[in-house]
Amino acid sequence: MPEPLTIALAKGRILDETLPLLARAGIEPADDLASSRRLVIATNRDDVRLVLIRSADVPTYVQYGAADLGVAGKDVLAEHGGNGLYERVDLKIAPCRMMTAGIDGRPLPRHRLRVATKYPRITERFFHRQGRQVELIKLYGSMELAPMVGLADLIVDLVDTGNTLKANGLAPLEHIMDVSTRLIINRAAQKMKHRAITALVERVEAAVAG
Ligand code: PRT
Ligand code: MG
Repeated sequence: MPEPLTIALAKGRILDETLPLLARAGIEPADDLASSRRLVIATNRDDVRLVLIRSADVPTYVQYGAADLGVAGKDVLAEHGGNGLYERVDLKIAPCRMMTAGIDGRPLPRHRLRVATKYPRITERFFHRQGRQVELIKLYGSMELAPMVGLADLIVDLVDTGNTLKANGLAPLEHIMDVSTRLIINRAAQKMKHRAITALVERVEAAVAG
């Protein structure tokens, strides 16, 4: 019996849509993930197990081969940088846009802008490409609060319906990138476990298409 394939998943909004997709690809967790406290979860298949981690940690586990595959948002992947992994399938789950946003109706100040975000690398790259110097403020959540309390002039965050921005007196300004959920693969595993991974990827692709 070869080592099982390990798939890294994150609890949260992506998981609810990933599980039906995995089920259609023939993989079902042995425990109820919502209630289980286990971090390693067996599946109906001896050759596949799941690990449950924070979404921002998924690319790191896959980069180092602690997981062979993973499911993560393009936002998290772009911020990570993609070393040691392939982005293999667009699962079309949880689509949204990464945007800059500022206080609705208020012109931007002329001083060097302060930008609050959970995504410093993406934000830095975005403004750098435009030749705009900004001061980055790293936050871990609730970015929408920052402009209102004078912490930042702009935020960079994910926008879906736009309701969260609106509820906090903000308006979307510039589109940075489209985001959806991707299946990623460790580069070494792709070679070493080629047959098992290819078979699994094909089943996932069929599940996405169907
Ligand atoms: O909670 P934890 O820190 O562990 O992880 P997480 O917050 O990254 O997880 P989770 O479950 O909140 O989100 C995981 C992934 O969902 C993200 O990495 C994205 O790829 C994807 N996703 C898709 C979103 C959204 N849409 C989204 N709208 N993640 C967050 N949002 C938030 C956004 O940050 C903002 O606060 O929803 C709000 C905006 O939504 P609207 O509809 O009001 O515009
Ligand atoms: Mg969250």
